[in-house]
Amino acid sequence: MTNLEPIDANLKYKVKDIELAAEGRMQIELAEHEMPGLMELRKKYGKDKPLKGARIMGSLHMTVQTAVLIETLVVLGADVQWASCNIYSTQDEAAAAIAATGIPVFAWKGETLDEYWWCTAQALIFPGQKGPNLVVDDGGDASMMLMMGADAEKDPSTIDYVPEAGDEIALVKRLKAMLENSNDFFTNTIKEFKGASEETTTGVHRLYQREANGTLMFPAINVNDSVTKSKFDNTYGVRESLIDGIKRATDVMIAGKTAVVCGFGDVGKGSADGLRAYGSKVAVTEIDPICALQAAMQGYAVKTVEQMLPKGDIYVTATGNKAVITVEHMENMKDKAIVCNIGHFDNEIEVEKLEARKDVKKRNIKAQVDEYIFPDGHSIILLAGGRLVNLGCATGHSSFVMSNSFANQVMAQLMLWNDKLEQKVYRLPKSLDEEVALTHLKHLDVDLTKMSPGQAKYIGIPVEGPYKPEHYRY
Ligand code: NAD
Ligand code: 3DD
Repeated sequence: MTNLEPIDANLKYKVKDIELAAEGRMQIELAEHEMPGLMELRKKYGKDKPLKGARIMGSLHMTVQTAVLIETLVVLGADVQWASCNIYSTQDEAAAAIAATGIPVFAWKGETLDEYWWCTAQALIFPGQKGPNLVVDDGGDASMMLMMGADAEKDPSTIDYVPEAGDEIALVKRLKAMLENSNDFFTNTIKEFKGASEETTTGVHRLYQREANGTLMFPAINVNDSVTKSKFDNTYGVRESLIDGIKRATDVMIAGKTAVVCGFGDVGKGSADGLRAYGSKVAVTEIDPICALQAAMQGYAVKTVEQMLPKGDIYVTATGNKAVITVEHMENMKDKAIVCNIGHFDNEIEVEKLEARKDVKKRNIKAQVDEYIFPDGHSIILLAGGRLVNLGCATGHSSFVMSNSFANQVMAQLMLWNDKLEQKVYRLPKSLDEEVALTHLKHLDVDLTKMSPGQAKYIGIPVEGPYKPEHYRY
């Protein structure tokens, strides 16, 4: 028997402090005002309860904004259970507020890896030992647990190995413990499972890899690549929340410093933009010639990490890749250089190798802020243990941009629940992207220009049904 905390199917919630519920509730009420996309969906669908019968498990940062998403899914008729998708990203007052309404939440800021997978497993188990029939995923951990669990119930040898990385070690331990109590929970769950909607780039990569190698066990919707998600959340959300995380953690002056942003995709663009807006000199590192050209033509220096080591004051990884900042890099950085990651997982910076260095001393400055002192006396400041800094050291993106992302999530859940889909990865139609954008325009001082039918015909915009000005959305 593994010495792991057992799953308690009767446990209604586990949060840091349920007494924080009132504080969380007030923040949720304020967030609703900034989340018109979700509130509009409650108005549109709340009466018909289109998600009635759905058992939705969420594995997504348990923040105030996610609380508004959760309560929207409940208003649409679903039964919902939730865990966070990162050990540092829970806002304890949001978790408490949701738990206080009777929605099962298993999440707190500062989970160990064993606790993290305990929380994920708890959130997967609905009353009557039933599994979910829908998942809202962010990074793919819930989807991965479901599929690895189903594989292991068929062939236990599939989890008979010692993984390398810490979180996979904890996952395999948890799966082994679950299989000692049941050998058909995952198999039965997959049988009834309608699918998963995936929030983020890295999770989407995992889904496409499974689709390509034929191991995807259910339909999935790539929410990340909806324009009103990735071109907003990943860029405009990061543009503000990266700075929020760095400054809450270090109080460092950004103006005048040299910042190095690794990766110039949607998140890297937002990161570079935010750092430049605060007056830092920004260099970008890239592997992709097109993104590198974009960076250069937006006025950023495009160099390698090695070239920036003598100058860099702040390093941000935003690649979704691994080992982008190595121990050797950190060994040769300026004294007190700040190193952080805003990618989904914790392997963009070689933290495990840094921790393994016996000649490097670690000093905890405050929660999620650690100083690593090298033999030559210089040190680097690592934020959130190499996990995403905007949610580990701050509270993530603001509500208005998350309203766009989460409106797409709700529509993806409706599509999975209502449509007959194959075991492959889908994207949402452009018309939904436009609908999400239109909903949010009302909240800002925007007046759209309307085209005449002649103009629409001239640029080849198809007019569905009788001409109405609002048909022309360009
Ligand atoms: P993206 O694919 O658009 O961009 C990644 C970029 O990194 C690409 O341009 C790629 O060429 C580049 N890259 C890859 N390996 C590199 C390397 N070794 N060195 C330099 N550049 C490299 O992805 P994205 O949407 O920008 O997301 C990046 C990461 O951020 C993902 O893990 C995603 O899940 C995560 N994310 C985090 C948040 C957050 O709030 N923290 C929000 C959205 C996405
Ligand atoms: N993410 C950033 N801020 C968030 C918030 N306030 N609540 C929930 C999730 C939040 C992460 C998202 O950007 C997610 O879409 C991602 O990682 O791609």
